[in-house]
Amino acid sequence: MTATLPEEDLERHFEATIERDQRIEPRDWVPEGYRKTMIRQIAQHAHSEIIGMQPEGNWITRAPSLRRKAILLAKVQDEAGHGLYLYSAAATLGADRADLTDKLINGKQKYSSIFNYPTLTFADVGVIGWLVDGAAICNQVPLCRSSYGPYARAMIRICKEESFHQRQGFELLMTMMRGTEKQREMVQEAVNRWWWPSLMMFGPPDADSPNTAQSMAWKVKRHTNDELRQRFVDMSIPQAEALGVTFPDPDLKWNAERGHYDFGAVDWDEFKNVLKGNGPCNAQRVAHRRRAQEDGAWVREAASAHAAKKGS
Ligand code: FAQ
Repeated sequence: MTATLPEEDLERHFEATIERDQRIEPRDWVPEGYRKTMIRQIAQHAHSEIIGMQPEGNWITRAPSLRRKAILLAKVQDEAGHGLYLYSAAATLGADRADLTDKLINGKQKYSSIFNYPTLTFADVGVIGWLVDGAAICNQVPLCRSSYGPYARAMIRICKEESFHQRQGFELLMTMMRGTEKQREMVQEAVNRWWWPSLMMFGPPDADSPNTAQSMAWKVKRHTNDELRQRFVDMSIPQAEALGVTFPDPDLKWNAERGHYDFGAVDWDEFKNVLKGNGPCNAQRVAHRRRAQEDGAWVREAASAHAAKKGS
């Protein structure tokens, strides 16, 4: 679409594309608000994948067997790959990856609250796979139909890989549940710590979500935060029963009238506090990312020098 048309025609074309459920592509004119929203969401998502390598990465050297180590290494590498596709998707909107990384390590852009909690035992690796990747899939499958083409397409591959991650987590937990009493206790204790933070991954309640209405209108988001949170609760309960664990919520019960499980109140003060940087591991996660960025400076310089030489 040529940028020489009057802005109102470009705007009309953009709205009509969304209306017809077609994809917006990098060549298309978009309103500034749409560009900013997409960069914000894609960058936060990319940062989450990259920071999200740390909690599980913590267990690579201490995995209990060669098989578990190989699986965990592959999973953590997948997360790095997801971050890279997403930074590339953000680049199609004019965002510069180095600038996005600067914003992350200087606290100007967010990443998912979930990665600010510690991984205390190996059962946490299983619970992250089961619940955290499970929540990620629930949130991201609808994003495969997001209106921005490069983001929606990246999401297809990411979801396939997340699905493998979820299964490996569930299989790990199943194995531990068939083990000793101590192992079963480790799993239950890890579930108790990760359940509520997993529900927070879906974002604030709809009434307090400033971005949802516009993102739904632009078909960036296909469901609201509360709809997806409910879907996740509903799908997790039979899985917990199959595993033989419980969730730390006395208010969880089937509501036949609604056709959904009711659940207790999420501690939104804790969520806000984590977003402000005061979660148990925020400082450690960002410091680690900053150190990795500084330690990798020579690689980026060498790669640029090599590219310049080849180009000349
Ligand atoms: N943490 O108005 P809304 C993964 C922010 S999965 C931190 O509702 P929106 C896989 C929000 O950005 C995790 N901040 O916002 C993996 C906004 O702040 P802003 C990543 C949060 O965008 C597994 C403000 O609160 N997944 O990495 C959170 O409409 C295992 C108001 O919120 C994605 O990013 C939160 N939980 O909806 C990796 C999915 N929730 O920007 C390794 C794509 C909200 O105005 C290991 N993103 N905020 O300053 C989305 O679907 C949406 O962006 C939401 C938030 C649903 C997260």
